[in-house]
Amino acid sequence: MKKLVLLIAFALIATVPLAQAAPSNSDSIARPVKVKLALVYLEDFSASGQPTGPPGSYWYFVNSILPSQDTWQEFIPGDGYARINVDSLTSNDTDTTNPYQLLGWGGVGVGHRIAVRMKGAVVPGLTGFIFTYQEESSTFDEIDIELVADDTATAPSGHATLPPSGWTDARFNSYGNSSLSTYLPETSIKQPLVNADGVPVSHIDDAFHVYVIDWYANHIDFWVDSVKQATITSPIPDSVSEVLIGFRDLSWAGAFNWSGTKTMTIDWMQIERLPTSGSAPPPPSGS
Ligand SMILES: [Ca+2]
Ligand SMILES: [Ca+2]
Repeated sequence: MKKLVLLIAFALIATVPLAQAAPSNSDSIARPVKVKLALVYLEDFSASGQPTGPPGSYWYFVNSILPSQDTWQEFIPGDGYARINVDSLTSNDTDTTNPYQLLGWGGVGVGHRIAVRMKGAVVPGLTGFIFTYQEESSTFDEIDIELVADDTATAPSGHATLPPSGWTDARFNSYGNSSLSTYLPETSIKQPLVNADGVPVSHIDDAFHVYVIDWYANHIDFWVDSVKQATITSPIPDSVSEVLIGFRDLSWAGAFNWSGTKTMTIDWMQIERLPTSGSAPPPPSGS
């Protein structure tokens, strides 16, 4: 998911970092290990058009996969859901390498839980994602949850992709002050999505799921439907970053085996403050 070079760089510079790491807690009284998280921002898409977000933040969209989705009303009609539409036709793509269809929001820093409830994120031929991104002159920060029906670059490929026996592949990645030319340092964990029993599951199921990145200063936890999928301890990004939700056409996402259009439906995006000691409770399930 590298090199999202839009007008993002200038937008970041012009933006006051609105969500920094939580201040340390001077309370010396012993606390439970699990703590309730403080809400920083909830976008529930109940108002039509471009969201405003907290002061100093901004929203934008990219539509280089399905250029005809070109108004805020089409992305956010005001019924409580954002929609990201894609088609299987590549001839109309306005980015000929790896086009995107996405909503972007800036931004959030270390010390936060980033959670999204959505359905329709797994579409053969495309990578569905939620990721953070920040770029400087020669380096970038990034944390990824990438979802594909069948990761063709990761064995086994050609597996079943539909419920009940098929599953969805995922990549959980992090980059911290990584080189824009070598993409290093990088950690990438490639594995199926699993349920609470560790059984691979398919998200081509027309059901809502909650995808979560817990971005601590010393590690990152990745959750899907209250189940911790992976933890990365290095590299850990340290700069305020954008949050991007949508699709990208990447080589390892396999072939389009469908025609027409498909839609990712986003119920909400939520930012919460992580505890500075102890661990966060599991996020909610998708249902
Ligand atoms: Ca297209
Ligand atoms: Ca909603």
